[in-house]
Amino acid sequence: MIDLPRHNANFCAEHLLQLCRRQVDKAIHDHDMFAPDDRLLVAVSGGKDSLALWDILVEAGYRADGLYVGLGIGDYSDASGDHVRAFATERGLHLVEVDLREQYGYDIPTASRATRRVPCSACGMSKRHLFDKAAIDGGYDAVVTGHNLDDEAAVLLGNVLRWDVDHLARQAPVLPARAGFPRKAKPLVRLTERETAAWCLIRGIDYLVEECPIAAGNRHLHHKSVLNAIEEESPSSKSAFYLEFVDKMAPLLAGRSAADAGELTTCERCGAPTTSEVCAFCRLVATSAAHDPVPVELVLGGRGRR
Ligand code: Q46
Ligand code: ZN
Repeated sequence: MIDLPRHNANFCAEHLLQLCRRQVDKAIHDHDMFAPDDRLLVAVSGGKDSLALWDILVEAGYRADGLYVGLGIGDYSDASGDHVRAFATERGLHLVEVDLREQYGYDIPTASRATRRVPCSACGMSKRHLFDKAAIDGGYDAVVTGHNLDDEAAVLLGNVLRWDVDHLARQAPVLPARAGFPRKAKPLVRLTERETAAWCLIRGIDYLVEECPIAAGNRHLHHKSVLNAIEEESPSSKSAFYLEFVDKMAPLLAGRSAADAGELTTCERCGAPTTSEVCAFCRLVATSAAHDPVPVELVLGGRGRR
């Protein structure tokens, strides 16, 4: 039995699975994320959310391949790659792999040091570019990611605390494809991390329990714990905070981000859409690949993620 105060109920294993399937189905349909015969590329990290998402989509009959990006974050990346490969092999699923060090000559700790960005900023930019590229190159209809309700509510809180209209305008469960960018969808936005962990447990999914060492102590985790404290006092306020934003505020902000307004041209090095001659990813690669490798321990002081 799992106790879920926000639903005011206890769930046995079978009912928990049913709840997860229904919430994912509702998110996909309410937001018109993708069609039953679309080809999906699921970004997987080896953690509970992305593996649960891949499992739920395949079980529901979607054509979903996995995409794993080796970030070179010490032992954490080695272990996360092992979990993803084992999951795909056991189920006979197709996994696309990209390795930053092998293919681009850098890793996240080195990029962070070389570009003087906090690690999560260098990491987020690298992942966004490589997810887009893999989806476009592979002819997929959408990139899907395992962001759950806790993640999205924490990001929303961070954006609201700064009234960051630009990011608020792009914090939708689905972003349509546009010139050179694939569609992006987050089918787990109606499920909490407790629910995705329970899905993995019941379905026998061996996920990586350790979080990225760089995440520890960052602002995103602090916002999560603030929301958990509110949820403790007042169950279902977290889902109301995020889902009511999506229903009531997101439509008012649609199209108001600078990214939507900017004129796009093509990167002269990689061909990706960009607002300058050379895209931000190619500039990051050039600076990072020229830098001596930096071990992950050296960047653990410079944390932070949006
Ligand atoms: S992997 Fe990358 Fe996360 Fe680690 S460095 Fe930050 S963004 S915390 S999802
Ligand atoms: Zn480029």
